[in-house]
Amino acid sequence: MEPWHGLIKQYGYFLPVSEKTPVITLNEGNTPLIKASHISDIIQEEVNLYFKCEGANPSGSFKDRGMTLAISKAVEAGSKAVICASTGNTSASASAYSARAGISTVVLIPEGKIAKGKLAQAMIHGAMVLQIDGNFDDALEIVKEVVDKHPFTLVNSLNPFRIEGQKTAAFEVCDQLGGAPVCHALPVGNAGNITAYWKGYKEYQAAGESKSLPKMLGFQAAGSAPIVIGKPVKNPETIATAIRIGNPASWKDAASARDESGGVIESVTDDEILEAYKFIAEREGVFCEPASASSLAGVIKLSRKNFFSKGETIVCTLTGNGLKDPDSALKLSKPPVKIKADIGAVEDLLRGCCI
Ligand code: AN7
Repeated sequence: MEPWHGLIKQYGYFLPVSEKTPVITLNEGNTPLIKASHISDIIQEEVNLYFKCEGANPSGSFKDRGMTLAISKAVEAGSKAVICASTGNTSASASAYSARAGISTVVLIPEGKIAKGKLAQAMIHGAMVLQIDGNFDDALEIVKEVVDKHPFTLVNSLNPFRIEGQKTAAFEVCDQLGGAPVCHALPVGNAGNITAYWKGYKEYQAAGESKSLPKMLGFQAAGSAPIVIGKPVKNPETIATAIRIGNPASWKDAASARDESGGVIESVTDDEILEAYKFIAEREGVFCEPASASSLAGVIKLSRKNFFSKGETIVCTLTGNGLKDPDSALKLSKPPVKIKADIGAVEDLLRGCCI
């Protein structure tokens, strides 16, 4: 078998590329689809639930799928610099792919509201990092103005190549399951990913690669749930900083994905997100970031309303790697026990625990 060579080579037939497109890749995609093993602890119906583990991408999130295409097309068009607003993962991914391409990156992030690992990524890849005293929505407004006036390529998901690249996650799910699931759940922030998955599922079905279409289930954090409440949120708040977004760019497309697929977009509280985050780590052995866990949090919430039927296949996208946000993990876990470097002291503690 040939080694995996990234999304553009794998799914080029479905993507707006030609032989002239310089492929900038870090061999993203081909991420694991892992069957949940202890889901009956928390969901009554017997469902087949899978995690699509996007934290296994090169920069640790699903953003790499869109970024390989956005950066390749930027280079094809002769761009020398890209810019984005970000809650963290877009900036990490853009910085990695433009480092590889040898072009410059500027990222605007909300000060104090991005996970440490993501900030470290943008910095070590050599991006110019601008922390604004505003939120993601403010940052996005500014970068939109910048690209109107200056020769930067915008690599937020308003760039259509981002959505095109990200739709390949739906292709992979169909390839891995042998068809589309009944339901596909994912977190919603700027709403690009739910838009991309839905586009991917429709295109794969039209090409005869899968028979059915899933219901798209999107989940916003309760303090940042503009699509759920039907109007922009001025000061969005949530512990899941990745989805702390009050006025999503792909709002209309996300609503279409919901309505065309017969799905829902609902909200989950920070407590529900954290409960799912801990469950995924403690019981399933997968370390995702808090925002990612809102997909499972939403599925748990819907299951309590008997939304699912026995035997249904549900895929939850875990959008980003838990290592990006060590602070959240440390805050929610038991602290290490401090102890003398002495076998007797260790044995005293182990007694009544596992020996
Ligand atoms: C882990 O990085 O918007 O609904 O600027 O990082 O497509 O926005 C991140 C979003 C879910 C939401 N999970 O996806 C950014 C940014 C994680 C994320 C989302 C994000 P969209």
